[in-house]
Amino acid sequence: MGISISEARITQAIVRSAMKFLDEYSRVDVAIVGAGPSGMTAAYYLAKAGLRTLVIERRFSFGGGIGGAASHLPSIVVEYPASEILSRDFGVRLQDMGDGLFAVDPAEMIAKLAVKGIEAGAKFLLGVHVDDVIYKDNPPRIAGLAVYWSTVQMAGVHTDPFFIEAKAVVDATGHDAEVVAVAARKNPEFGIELRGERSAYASTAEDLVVKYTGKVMEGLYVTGMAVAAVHGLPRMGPIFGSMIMSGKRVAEIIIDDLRK
Ligand code: 48F
Repeated sequence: MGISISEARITQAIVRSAMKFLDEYSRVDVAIVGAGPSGMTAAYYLAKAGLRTLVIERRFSFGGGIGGAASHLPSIVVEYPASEILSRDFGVRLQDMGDGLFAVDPAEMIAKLAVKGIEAGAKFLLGVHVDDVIYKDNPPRIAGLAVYWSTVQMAGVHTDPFFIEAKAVVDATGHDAEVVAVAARKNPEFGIELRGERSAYASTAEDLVVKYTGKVMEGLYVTGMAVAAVHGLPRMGPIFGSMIMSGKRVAEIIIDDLRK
């Protein structure tokens, strides 16, 4: 026998739990912008280290560029050591393709990165667009984000945002490095130079993206393809090993910095 459900009670249940979430996550240790491979990898390791971690994603879905893979073919490629990490820490199954390359099912990778992050304690806020950063001076630092609903942003209707304070903000927005770009454009005194991504050179790009992952200024970090946009590095196309390694690296750097 079905229960009698009051429409108002449905609304109340949603509003009360959503407001509790937004209330509790208006101040976090780490706010990651973008639920692509680098952002989700970072979220897992940060949450596992006990940091209050929020991932803000403007789509209503996880995965960023993983799902589109290589021109919509249902397979992506990773290489060592990311292959080992994906297998060991996330339980993603690999198909050995030779020459050090492993094929991965993109749907499995998206699902497992998301599940592991959530189980480690990271929270995901979907359908929310990051529009700006919060900054403080003496000394200059990034202290959080200004956000609003993606639907509002798409409608082009002006509303004021709401704020999320964070000890560390991570730009994991991919090729456009949107968070670093807005911080640089609106605050020229920060002296952040966005050098722009270069053309493809896979092996060099894979190494350099991980090497240059890290702090852009106090409170602001960059991971994934956003690293290439900030530091003028080549792109690597549909090979994803460095996205995993970069996400892990940025988590390690932030864990170290927040413990100081
Ligand atoms: O693009 P994306 O997958 O970034 P990534 O983690 O990985 C790049 C690879 O997918 C691929 C590649 C390397 O093999 O070339 O492209 O660096 O994920 C970025 C996510 O950020 C979201 C966007 O919807 C996507 O899911 N995003 C971008 N800008 C914003 C944002 C924003 N302003 N607010 C909220 N989310």
